[in-house]
Amino acid sequence: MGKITSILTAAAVALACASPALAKEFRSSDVHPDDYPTVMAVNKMSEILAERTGGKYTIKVFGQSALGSEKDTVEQVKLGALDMVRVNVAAFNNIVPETIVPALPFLFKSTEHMRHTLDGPIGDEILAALESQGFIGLAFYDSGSRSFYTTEKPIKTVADMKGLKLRVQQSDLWVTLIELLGGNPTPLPYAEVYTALKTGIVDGAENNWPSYESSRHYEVAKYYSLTQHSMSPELLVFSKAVWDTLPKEDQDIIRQAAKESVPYMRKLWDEREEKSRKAVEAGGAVIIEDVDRQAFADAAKPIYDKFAGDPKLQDLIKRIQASE
Ligand code: GTR
Repeated sequence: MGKITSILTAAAVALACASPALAKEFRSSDVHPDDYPTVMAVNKMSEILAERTGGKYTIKVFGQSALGSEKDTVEQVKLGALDMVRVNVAAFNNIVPETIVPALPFLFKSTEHMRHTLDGPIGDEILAALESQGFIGLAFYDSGSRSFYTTEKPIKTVADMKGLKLRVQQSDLWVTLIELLGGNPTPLPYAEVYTALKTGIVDGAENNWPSYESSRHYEVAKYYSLTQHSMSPELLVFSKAVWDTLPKEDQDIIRQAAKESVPYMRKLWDEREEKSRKAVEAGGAVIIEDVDRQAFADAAKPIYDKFAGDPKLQDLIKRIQASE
């Protein structure tokens, strides 16, 4: 930023802060702590927004489920009681069918394939589908791939899933997926998983490296089996009720700021995945690499017809599978 621009920005920020009627701090919710890539990315978006609007808008992120579970905060956003939320697409699976598609097991071929898909027209179509339900889809963030972890015995084959009580996100898709794999699904908010694992309410859960690490689930469920069964991405959404009160040019700036936070998030994400893997290994987690992923993919297959049989969703899936 040039010197003059920064002086002007600083002056505008000072002015907006001095006149509270002009400045608006949007509230956004997250289940993760302050140093988690999703939270840091929304803080980055806030900086961009402040800079572009001369301090008229900023965003304050309330992390660690301070404002409630993903399910609850999504409801608050719908009502306009909360401006924004960053959740996994799972929180929208029961509300917006299109969000089921990127969560489907064994769909994306690689991180590049996932990023390319979500950055393009397919990603835009899924984001646009949120609007009819009262949400403005701003951006997707990375979430790596999710794998199962257990407290007592490691999962290596589909047969090992039999009868295991596994925590899942609060989404019918996830409940059915676990049933297809032979397990016993227990939907719970993220903030309750640590205790559920520790007290034996569940035998395991599933998540990516950074969540497994930052939630300290690895301390109570040390067997991490690399099933990598889903790359269900993160979503950043804005309340349509609030959005509709904003001038069009401000809406455009908000959208743009969200998009610009994506490459920043991905860089943090790539670093964090590695750091988290090392941290859990150092902390005693046992990583099971020898997993029959194809058998998991085969067992999970019927979910495609059960949850994405609708022609619109089938079309999205076909286009994803045909792309690189
Ligand atoms: C994390 C994701 C959260 C939440 C959590 C969960 O990977 O970032 O938004 O969905 O998983 O399993 O509840």
